[in-house]
Amino acid sequence: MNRNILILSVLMCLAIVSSSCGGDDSSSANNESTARVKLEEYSLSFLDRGSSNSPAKAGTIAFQVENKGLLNHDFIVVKTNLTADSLEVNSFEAKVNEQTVGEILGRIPQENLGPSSTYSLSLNMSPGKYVIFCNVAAHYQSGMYGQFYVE
Ligand SMILES: [Cu+2]
Repeated sequence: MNRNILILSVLMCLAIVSSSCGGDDSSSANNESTARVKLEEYSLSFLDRGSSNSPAKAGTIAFQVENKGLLNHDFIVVKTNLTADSLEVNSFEAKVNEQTVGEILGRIPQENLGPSSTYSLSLNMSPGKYVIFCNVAAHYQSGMYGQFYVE
C-alpha cells in the first residue's frame, strides 16, 4: 500500500515536471501531452478536450485519471474503429469482452482505482480512434465510456 502511494507520488511529480518544462514547440518529433479524465457513477469524461472532443496530438499522452465517484472504477484504452457505445458485452459477466475488443493499449493496474484516487498512465498513441471505458461489472453498460481521437 505504502509502495503504491510512493509510486503514485513519483508519477505525479514526474507529470508535474514534464508538463512544466515541456516546450510548446509543436514541431517537436517527440510530442508529449496530458489528458485529464474524470471517472464517476456512471460516466467517463475528458476534462480538457472541449465540448467537441477535439483530437489529441499523436505521441506520448499522459492520462491523469481521477476517480471522483464513490465506487472503484477501471480505465482501459482500446484502439478500435468501433464507436464507444458499440463494444461487445459478455452478458454473463456484464462486462465488455476483453478478448474480442481489439488492441488494448493500456489500463490501470489492479483493474480498479479507488474513490478520490488519481492515477497517471502514459501511453504512446498513434493517430486513430480509441475507446476508453470502465470494465467493472455493469459500468460500461451504465455509460462509463468515451471516444478519444488522436491525429
Ligand atoms: Cu466504473
